[in-house]
Order: sequence, then structure tokens, then C-alpha cells
Amino acid sequence: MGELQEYAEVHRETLYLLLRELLADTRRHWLRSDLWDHYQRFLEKHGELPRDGTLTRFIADAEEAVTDAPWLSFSVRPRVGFRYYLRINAESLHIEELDVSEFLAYQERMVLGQPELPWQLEFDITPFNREFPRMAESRSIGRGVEFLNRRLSSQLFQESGRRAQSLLDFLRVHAYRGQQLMLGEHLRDVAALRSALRRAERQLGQLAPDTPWADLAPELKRLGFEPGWGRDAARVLETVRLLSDILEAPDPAVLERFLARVPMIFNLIILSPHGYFGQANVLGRPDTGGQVVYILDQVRALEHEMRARLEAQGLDIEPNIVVVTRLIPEADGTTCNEPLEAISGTRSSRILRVPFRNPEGDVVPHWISRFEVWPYLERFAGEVQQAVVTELDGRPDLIVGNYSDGNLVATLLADRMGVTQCNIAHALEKTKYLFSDLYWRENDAEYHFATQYTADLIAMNAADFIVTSTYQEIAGTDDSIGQYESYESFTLPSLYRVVRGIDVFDPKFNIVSPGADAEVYFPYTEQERRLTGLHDELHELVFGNPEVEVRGQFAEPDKPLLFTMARLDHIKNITGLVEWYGADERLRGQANLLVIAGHVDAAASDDREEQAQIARMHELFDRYGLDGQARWLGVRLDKMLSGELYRFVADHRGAFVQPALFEAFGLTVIEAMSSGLPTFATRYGGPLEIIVDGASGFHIDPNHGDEAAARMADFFERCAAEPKYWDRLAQGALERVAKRYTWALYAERMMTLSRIYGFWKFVTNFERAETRRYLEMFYGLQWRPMAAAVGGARAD
Ligand code: UDP
Ligand code: LCN
Repeated sequence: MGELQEYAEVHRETLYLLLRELLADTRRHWLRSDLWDHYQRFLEKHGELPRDGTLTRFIADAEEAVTDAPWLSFSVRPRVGFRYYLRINAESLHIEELDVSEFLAYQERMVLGQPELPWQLEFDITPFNREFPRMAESRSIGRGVEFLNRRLSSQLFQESGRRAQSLLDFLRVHAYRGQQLMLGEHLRDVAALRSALRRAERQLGQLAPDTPWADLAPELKRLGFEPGWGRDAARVLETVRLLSDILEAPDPAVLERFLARVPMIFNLIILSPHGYFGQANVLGRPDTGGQVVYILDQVRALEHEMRARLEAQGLDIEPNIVVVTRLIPEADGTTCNEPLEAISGTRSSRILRVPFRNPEGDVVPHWISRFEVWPYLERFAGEVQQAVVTELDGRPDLIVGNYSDGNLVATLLADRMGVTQCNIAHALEKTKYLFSDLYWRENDAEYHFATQYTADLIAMNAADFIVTSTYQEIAGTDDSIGQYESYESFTLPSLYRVVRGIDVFDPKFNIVSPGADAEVYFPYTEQERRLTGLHDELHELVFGNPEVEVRGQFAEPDKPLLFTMARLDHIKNITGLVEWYGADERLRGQANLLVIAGHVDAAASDDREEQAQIARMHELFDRYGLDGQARWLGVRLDKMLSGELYRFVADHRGAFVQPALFEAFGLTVIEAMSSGLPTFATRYGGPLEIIVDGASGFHIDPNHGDEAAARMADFFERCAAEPKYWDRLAQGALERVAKRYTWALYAERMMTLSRIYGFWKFVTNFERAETRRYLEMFYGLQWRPMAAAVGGARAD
């Protein structure tokens, strides 16, 4: 800010002219790109002006400006994780720092078109987090567990008395169905534990490493040790040594290794309330996409990991995972009306369905959009609690919420049951719908965003840890805001303002990226695993006359395929891709376009947004005469077929495109890359991070379709001239996903995190009481009435 002040003193005229022009414009609200474009035009117009670094940097960093003559206030984000606010008087050029509330008040005045509100409710979590550690470096964002381990181990060291005692207490609370685990009742102080560890170490050192736990148990029990240390003498000895090392000189890596072994997660519930949630025929329905795929794959991976860990610790316990969703009586040919469904590929995991009820207590029979579920959730949570306790024969050890509704229900349940809570957003709507917070009133009837964002705020702050798929989901990039970051400060004019909603430097954030089911999405080169039996069917789909909704037939079937598959939502921008393709003769000459999305027949769709997209697709096919070069299939492929289709496209040396206007993560990108298919994907959202441009795929900018199409055309031209180029990209994609995006890595991380945050929760439980009370009040006074006002149902 000081720099800008100095600039203003030296270059008074430039700044004066710029501000005057901004004020003269009818716009009162300037976004980053508008400001920048205006500044460029300004420089061109006043050709002689100094293109000074300070002003250029300032405008480049400014995220937003609000004009209120003679003042212009700015929100400035110079880099990831940092933001400040200021206002400049366009007449005197006086610059003043603003605090968050003052800036938000400017936004409110602009939106409401009235003078400052006499009083505005403010949400501010800062004072409650004062006692808690916060990270300082942008590169640490999303690596909370590493930070926490360092913190915990230094605390164990510095306050060895208090914290070591809490570690001991923690090891005495674990039990499974009446069986005490880890440490027995009579080991009450650290000195006694140390001496027991020493004696155990001595005894174990004299035994054959493969002596089973059963043979060690009687003697170790006398020393105070209960089951859970390992399946044989070697493993028990390792675990004993890890703990005694921690008590002697705590080290973060050792602490993590030790806690990762503590048997404490047997029963897990995963919440995904809104539905449709099932294993067949649910994908592609409104609201049902990657989240369902993610959870089903996650369950398989977690069950496997949980079992492996329990076995390694010598416990014969079957992990119990229950996915809880809504029971929908009018299930439209799916299994969503069945209360219980076994999850295939697992031994015992299942889907438990509990209905929504209206205020009279009647079951709500029909599907409800994710934007309308709010009034049902509290009652749902109550019923889920009972159902889960019956199903698990006890309480869960970890509750994982999904999406805004699942995370809110997780909050209610975790609070009531005293269980560790993990949130997974999948996609936060706030960054998808630009300024949906500021202009919440405009869309409230359809979307109820204010209710959703309020639920998000509560759930984020209640969570013990939050798992994200990418870094940018938390904190964005240098020039785009992160999904969580968008909750740091914002206002819902006339409702309340958020001075500090969440802190992206909070160590609760952890990046744990999902993968693609390795049984289904594997490289096209693994010929012996290929599902060749499906090739005739695929051939028919792509080139023949299949009995599905279809438009277009390739006149030159030998060309490589440019393939895309997504729900036919506006944000997925499939119509955008069709338009780029249609308008680019070079690309049309190089490749055929294969689209799998939604319905070809508008009458088959019951979703307004999808119907609009269908109409646009037909219009584009007509306008560009695409029927001989593009084929659009209105089918939902089961995953065996879609897995083989990616490989089929790779056989024909094609490519995959994900052209979304914004994609939170993008599972199809991972699926395509796991198949060895070169992939072009949007630079807005997860794919920017998943793909290393030019090495494991390509980034495209959906706002510059002509450039995107040219990139694809260049690619196919180059592959035609230099076939090795295609192989190089395919290889790059395979290597990238193998290293970063697999379910095995995910499950390992997730199980370690849940133990470390479980311990952290245990040691800080007392200090968290204030936050819980604050959130409870916000829930009761702010959220409940908002939820009650949504749709027909009341919350109480
Ligand atoms: N999918 C599918 N058939 C379709 C469209 C999508 O099987 O017609 C699957 C796709 O393979 C992926 C998921 O649905 O596993 C979509 O996840 P993604 O993260 O790409 O997007 P979302 O739909 O969650 O926004
Ligand atoms: C929701 C989305 O919008 C996608 O970007 C993700 O890949 C999916 O959920 C799974 O997390």
C-alpha cells in the first residue's frame, strides 16, 4: 500500500485520470478481468503515460473494485493466501486501508442501493481459533497433517508431562465391543508406561519374530498391554519401540507412524444425503455424477485398507462401512427405494437409505434437487443417528460428510455422538456461480445459495479435518480464487457478513486426491486384461446403428476420435466444444468428434438446464452441418463399457476433451489419463493441477474456444507427422496418474489422517467447546429459519 501511496504522489495525473474514467463508467462493480481490460485501453488511449510497474502490478492484483464517488474501494490479492483492502479518493488521491467489514459494507451498499445498514450481523471465527496453530507458508496449505505432526511432537517434547500423559490417556480409551485395546486400565502414568515398554521390549527381543500375538498376549497383558500392537512379535516390538522413541524424543515422522497403527477406526459412516445414490442407473441424473463414483470407489479402497491395518495389528475385526443416503420411494427404476444394498467389490460395506420426512412425519416420496434439501436435513440426521447405531451395533469411529448437505448432517451427528468429522466438498457452488453470494436474492427462489453457504460455513468450521482433491480447491492459484478461500470473507447483503469464515492456512486442510477404479480404468496397452467381448458393442455405438438416442454418423470412420463424456449441464460446456469443433475446419479435417452426454431427445429429459443444452446441441449440429463428422450419443454407459471405450478411443489414437467452464476436480480426466488417452482439459479448476501442460496432457481455456480448437488440431497434425508424439503424451498421462491419483494412495492417507486428527481432537477437545457453542448458536438462529423457508417443509 505504501508503494501505491508513493506512486500517487509522483504520478498524480495518471492515477487521477484512471480513477476518473472508472468512476465515470456506469458500472459500479468491477471484476478483475474488466479492470484489467479497462486499464489496457486506458494505457493505449493515453499513449504517453508511463507504464509504471507499481500501478500495473496493483491493477493486476486487484480482484474487485466497488465505486462510490468519490471513493473507489479495492480488494487486492497479491498472491495465494493473501488479501488486503483499500480505498482511494478519486479527487484528493488519498489512500486509506480498509478492514474487511468496511469493504464488505461497500459491496452491500452497492447491491442494496441504499446507505450503510445501521447494523449488520458479522460472522467471525478468528477469536475462536486464537489458541490453535496456524500455518504461515502458502506451500504448506493443504498439508495440515504434516504441520500438525510437527506441532504435536514438539508439544510432547516441551510439555512432556502434560502431553505425554494425554497420549497415554488416548491409548487407554480404545476398545472394540467391550475388548480393551492398546493399554489397560492400570497403566496410569507415564513413568509406569515407560517401564512397561522397557520390559516388553526386553521380552519381545528374546522371541522368534513370527511368534503370534496369541502366544504373547498373557505375558504382555500382565505388563498392561492389550491387543492392537501387532499380529506377531516382530510387529509388536516395532510398535513398542515407536512409542518409546516418542516418549524419549518425539519426532513428527515417528509420531505419524505410531498413530497410523493405533486401531481406532472400525466403523465408518459416509454421508451423501441427496441421492440418487446407487450402483446402477444413477449416473447422469440431475445432481448425480462424480460424487457417487468417488464414494463407491472410496469405500472399496478404504475397506481394503482398514482390513489390512487391522490384520497387521493382530485384530480379527471386520471393518464396517456404511454409506448413508436418502431413501427415495419413487425410485424410477433404480434401487434407491431399498433400505439396504450391499456394495459390490466389498465384503461387508453397504448403502443404508433413510427417507426424508415432511413436518407431519410422512415420507417424502419423490426426488428433490440438491438445492432444495435443506428443510429435511435436521430430521434426517436424527433418524440416521438411530439407524446407524442399530446398523453398526454402536457408534461410528469416523463420520465422513460429502457435499454441503452431507457435511451439515455430518456436523450434527459428529457433535451429538462425539465422533471425529471429516468433510469432503466435491464442489462448492460458490465459485461456480459468480457472485451468487452478493446477489443471493436474485436466485434465491431457484437455488437457495444463502442457505447452502451458511450450511457450508458451519460445517467447515465444525470439521476436524477437510479432505480436498487439489491445492486450488483450497487456495486457488495466483490469479484465481480457491473454492474454500471464497468463504474467507464475503457478504450476503442484508443477511449477514463474514469477516472471517475459514482460514486456508488452517491445518485441518489436507489434499488427498482420488483416483480411478484400477479394475476398470487401466492402460489400453494391457491387452490381456482388455474386455474384447465388448468391442462389437462399442463398434456399433461409435460407428453403427445402435438402438440408443443418437445423432450423426461418421462419413470418414478412419479418422482419430476426439472424445468427450459428461453430464449435459451448462457448466460442462459440451455445447461449447461442439461449437469450437464446428467452427474449426482444420480440426474437423483431422478428427471426428464423439460426444456422450445427456439425451438427444429433449422429451426424454426432465431437467430444464439439460433441455436447454439439448436444444443448443441440435442447433449447432444444424448450423455447422456436423452430422457426418460428429456423433452424439444420449446414453449412460455402465463403467465397464466406458472403461473399454476410453481404451477403444486410444486404439484409434484419439484424444479426450474436458471443456468445462469450471471443473472442481474432474474424474473423467483421471479415467482418460489412466487409460493412456491424451487429454485436453479446462484450465479452470482441478484439471489445471492434474495435468502438466504439454507433458501429461494439455490445458485449454474454455473462454478462448478458437485457441483450444487450434491446439487440438495442432496435436492431431503433429501426431500424423510424428506418431511417437501421441505415445509420449499417452505415457506422460499414465505416469502422472500412477504417481499422484490412485485409490490405494488415497486410502492409505485417509486412514492415517483419521487417526492423527482423532488424536488431535482428543487432546484439544476442551479448547474447542467455545467454537462448538458459537456454531450451534449460528445454526439455531441463522440457519434453521433459512432452511425452514426453503420449499414447503418446515425445519421443526
Ligand atoms: N459418467 C458416466 N456416464 C456419463 C457421464 C459421466 O459414466 O454419461 C461418469 C464418468 O465416467 C465419471 C463421472 O460420471 O466417473 C463424472 O465425474 P466428474 O468428476 O467428471 O464430473 P461430475 O459429474 O461429478 O461433475
Ligand atoms: C463433483 C465435481 O464437480 C467433480 O469435479 C468431482 O470430480 C467430483 O465431484 C468427485 O469429487
